[in-house]
Formats: sequence, C-alpha cells, structure tokens
Amino acid sequence: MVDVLPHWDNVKVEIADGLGWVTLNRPSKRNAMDPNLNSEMIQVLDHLETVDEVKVVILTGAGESFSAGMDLKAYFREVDEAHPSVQIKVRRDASEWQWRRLMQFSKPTIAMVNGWCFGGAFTPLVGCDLAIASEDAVFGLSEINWGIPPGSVVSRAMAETVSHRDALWYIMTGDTFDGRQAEKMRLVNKAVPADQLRDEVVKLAERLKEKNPVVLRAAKTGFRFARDMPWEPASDYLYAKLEQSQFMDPENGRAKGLAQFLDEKAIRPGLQAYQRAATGE
Ligand code: ACO
Ligand code: V55
Repeated sequence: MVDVLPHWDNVKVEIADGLGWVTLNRPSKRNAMDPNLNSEMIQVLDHLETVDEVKVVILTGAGESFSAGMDLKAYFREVDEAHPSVQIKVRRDASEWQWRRLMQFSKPTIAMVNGWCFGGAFTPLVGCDLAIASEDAVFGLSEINWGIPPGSVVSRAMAETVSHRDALWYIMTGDTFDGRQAEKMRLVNKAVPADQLRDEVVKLAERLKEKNPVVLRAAKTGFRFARDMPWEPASDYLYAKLEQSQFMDPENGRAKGLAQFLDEKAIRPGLQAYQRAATGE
C-alpha cells in the first residue's frame, strides 16, 4: 500500500527522525494567519496526533517570520464585510487550533520562533508547551497600533506567561521586543543566536523523545489543567492522572522504574532516567 501524504497549501508538514515539523507557510504574507491556514492547521494537528512515529511536534514559520499574526485583510477586513455567521466560523477555527487543540495535544509541542511574532501569533506560541526563539526574533502586540485591543485569548495567554507589569506594558504601548527580552520575560524558555535555533530545538526534542510518552502526556496535561483548579480538586485530579498513566502505560514504566531503583539498583532518578529499552517488553 502506498501512503498518500496529505498536502496542505498554507502549512508544510515534514516528518523526520520522530519529529513532526509544522511550518506556517505563507512567507510572502509573513505567515499571517488567514481562515484557510487556520482550518488547515486543525487538520494538520489532527493528522499528527495519529501518526505514531511522530513523538514531538515543532511549530515554526517559513522564511523570515514565525507569524505576523492574524491576516488583517482576510481575517479582519473581508470577514467584517461578510455575513456575521462567517465571523463566528472563522473565529472558531482560529481558536480551535491556536489554543484548544494545542493545549490538549497528546504529544509535546515546541514553538520555534524564527522571526516576526505579532498579535494573534502569541496564542499558538503560548499554546505550545515550550518555546525557543531566535535572539533577533521580533515580538509585538501591535493591535493597539492599528485600532483594536488584543482579541481572542491573546491577553489571557500573556497573563499565563509573563508578569502583570510586562503584559500591560506591551499590550498598552505596542512596543516590540526581541528574543532576548522574551526570554527575560519568560514568554519563551530560551533565546539563542539564529544560526543555532534549529539545533537547539532538535536537542530539546530529542530529550523529550526519550521520555515515556504516556507519562509525558499525563504530566503536561495534568499541569495545564491543574493550574486553574483549587487545591482539593487539583489533588484528586492529579492522583487520577497518576493512576491513569499507571494503567494506560504499555511499558509499565512505574513498576520498571521502581524495580530498577529499589531492586536492581541500576538507576538514580535524580541523575538518570530508567532504562526504557531494558524493560523487557
Ligand atoms: N495581515 C495581512 N497581511 C500581512 C500581515 C498581516 N498581519 N503581515 C504582513 N502582511 C503582508 C503585507 O501586507 C505584504 O503583502 P503584499 O506583499 O501583498 O503587499 C507582505 O505580507 C509582506 O509584508 P511587508 O510589510 O512588506 O514585510 P516586511 O518584511 O517589510 O515587514 C512585518 C514585516 C514587520 C511583519 C510587517 O509586515 C508588519 O508589520 N505586519 C503586521 C504585523 C501585525 O501588526 N500583525 C497583526 C497583529 S494583530 C492580530 O494578530 C490580531
Ligand atoms: C486577535 C486574534 C483573534 C481575534 C481577534 O488580537 C483578535 C488578536 C485569533 O483570533 O479573533
């Protein structure tokens, strides 16, 4: 049987060495997100969710831009002129991938911010679990400079990641800032020189690939939902996640890890992970 690789017009998808590279691909529009790109991204994420060989997903942009935000022509002007129901559909598609799908994605996700990152692009940036930027990438909440307050969950995503003062500064001034500043603000985990960006992301992805995927999913999902819960339900929910991963893990990592530390004395979890390959599947 010949696998027919799916094709998308506005998104490039490449699978190599267990990594799923998702490249927003409208470089001539600086990867501005229009309704077509948004509906394709829903399909792309659904597709990668089901491709077993993909262990980590990386989101980046073609050319010199990560994404210039929402497409001011196709997402704003043209939709303003259309029937109101069009706006509902177009907004729903944008939200669906930029944060709903990404936040619940079962595999680890990394934003590789290679260049311009404006407005609506902050949503998938924060939607990804981890983010590494080029030091010279340029970020900005430019909404204030063209006549709208940040919409959708852009300000909510800022509140999730950066300080109150930094959030309001950039929301209210529209000032741009670079990757180094984004690292200082903790909007991204790390900023590195442009020529090291890809290697740095691959290095991180390779480390995540080594982890038990069932446990990784329970850990990241548990964190994301627990942070919005009161402590009592958070405790019960996180115990439920702990048990879920125990019973859903075909590698039986928990028992193997305990045996390797307690019986075989083969690992020190503070110094090295249990040997997944040595678990005798
Ligand atoms: N929406 C629609 N088209 C865009 C967008 C966008 N957000 N960003 C860039 N483009 C288009 C330009 O209109 C231009 O199209 P054209 O060639 O058909 O005229 C093309 O992309 C190239 O853009 P330039 O401005 O020529 O590229 P340059 O490299 O000089 O500048 C930059 C790049 C700084 C990103 C600039 O395009 C820009 O300021 N874009 C807008 C950024 C922004 O404010 N985004 C919206 C945030 S608000 C929100 O997302 C809700
Ligand atoms: C923004 C993003 C939106 C939207 C309105 O400010 C504004 C960014 C992703 O959707 O509908």
